[in-house]
Amino acid sequence: MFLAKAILGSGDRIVAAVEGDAIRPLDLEQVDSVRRLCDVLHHADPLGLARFLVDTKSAPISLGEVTLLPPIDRQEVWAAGVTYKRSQVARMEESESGASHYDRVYTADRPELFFKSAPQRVSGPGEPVRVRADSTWTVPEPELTLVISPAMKVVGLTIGNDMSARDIEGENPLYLPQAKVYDQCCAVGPWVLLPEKPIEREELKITLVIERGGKEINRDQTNAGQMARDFDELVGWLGREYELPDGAFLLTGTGIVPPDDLTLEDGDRVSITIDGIGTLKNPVVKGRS
Ligand code: DO4
Ligand code: MG
Repeated sequence: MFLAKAILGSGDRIVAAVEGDAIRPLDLEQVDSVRRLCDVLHHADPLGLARFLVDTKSAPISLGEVTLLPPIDRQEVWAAGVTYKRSQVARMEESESGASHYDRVYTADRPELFFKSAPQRVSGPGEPVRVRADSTWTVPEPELTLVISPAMKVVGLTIGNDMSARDIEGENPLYLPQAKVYDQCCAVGPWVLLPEKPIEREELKITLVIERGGKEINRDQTNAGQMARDFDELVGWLGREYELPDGAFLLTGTGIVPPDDLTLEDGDRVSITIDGIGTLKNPVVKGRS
């Protein structure tokens, strides 16, 4: 089952179940203390509650008639790094001074985890992601994203784009927060998958497509089975000595790195598809200096 946040033509904001190319509102008034998407996600039985709340009396509304919002409320957004061999190799190549750090973190017990975004700063489907004005080499990072409850349980999955300024990170690993965290640096969506059966990571094929001037300029694919760490391991480290009373989204790292001569430009379009979840599409804007 997929859950989304949307704005209707009337301007009303709703939480809805996505069924094919339509949505059906959830009647959140039916249960005290359930008013937001995260209240459903953080419930002891999110799937059971969501099924109960689907308003079967209301007609489905076409996705074309609504604006989808990022499916997040107050959760912090975190990201894991160097969880795929491809990312380790690319980072070692881009960073002369810091190569050994990436090598070691790929095999170390403790993963690389970094704060990526406050929830209100995240771009939703169709909203821009940004290339910093002071970066000449920025790429999208298409990442399977875990939706984590305050009890540190993975309750859902979505798609994330961890935009990264490779030149800034490559110059000095201490610049990582500036390479990774800036306005419009992160997109998530288009909705949250509440899995109805256990998910095999290998089944989660991740495809990145970059378009320029209406033409595809890059396409690459991996699958989450290539990830060197499992979900519980990443979530366990995130929750060490750190409570998340509003839950969290955790981008799990990239297994796709575009060719070194590719940097995103103003007007490009980034699409990230994860099989079984959906497609997150965002236009690219270049920051103004
Ligand atoms: O080490 C820098 C960040 C790595 C990252 O974001 C990734 O591997 O996805
Ligand atoms: Mg990343």
